[in-house]
Amino acid sequence: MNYHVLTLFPDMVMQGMNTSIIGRAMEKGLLGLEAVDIREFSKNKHKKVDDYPYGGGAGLVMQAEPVYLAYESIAAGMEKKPRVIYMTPQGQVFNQKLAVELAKEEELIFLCGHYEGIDERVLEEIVTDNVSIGDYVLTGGELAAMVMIDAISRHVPGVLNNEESAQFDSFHDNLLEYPQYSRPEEWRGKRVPEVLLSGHHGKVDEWRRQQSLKRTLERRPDLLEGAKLDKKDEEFLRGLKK
Ligand code: 6GU
Repeated sequence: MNYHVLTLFPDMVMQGMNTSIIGRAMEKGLLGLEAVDIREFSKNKHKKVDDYPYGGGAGLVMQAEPVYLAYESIAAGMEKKPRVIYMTPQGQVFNQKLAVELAKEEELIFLCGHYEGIDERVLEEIVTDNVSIGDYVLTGGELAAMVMIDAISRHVPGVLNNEESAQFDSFHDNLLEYPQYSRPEEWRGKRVPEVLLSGHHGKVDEWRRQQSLKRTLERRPDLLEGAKLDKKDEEFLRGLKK
């Protein structure tokens, strides 16, 4: 997977991503990341990339041409047209399903805006997906792009080792994770649930399944609609609801 981030703050993106699991995957060559500085593509002697909005109004708008040239500098060398994701609170809300889908792409371009946005004409030309990371407004798209890159990368083969595998995630199958415990057996008077100390794997699995169901019902009941539940799960949930 190769990520290309079109941004006015390339250092912010590179520094934000070079640690932890994502940094390790970049060193291993499983992921590539480049931040393309849109300002470098300004033809203005002061490297200006923004101007006043036609029709008036507050703030400045990023101009079309530097954004287009930055895009072309990446896309020109590609065999097929890549998906170009514009980070905007007006987009579809990012979720795990979209993360899994995007992880199958070879190349992804993220376009990060600032100020009051980007000239609509270049967006019409290059953007394939408008994506938001939630219903709040950020000052720029960089943090949102980094959130997406992190969530997508976990689904690129080899990025997580077996122990970290995405198949055990919260949200896998639309159920939240069960609670975890580690040593000591008793901490400040609170004991680890006895079933986890029993060594009875069947009982441990059943308890964990029930905890996942209970947690999802209490915290994110909206997720249960998309979950694959068997008869036993349904029966357990009916018992909880009473
Ligand atoms: Cl993707 N971009 C910006 N600028 N603000 C946001 C967002 C994205 N998602 C939520 N707020």
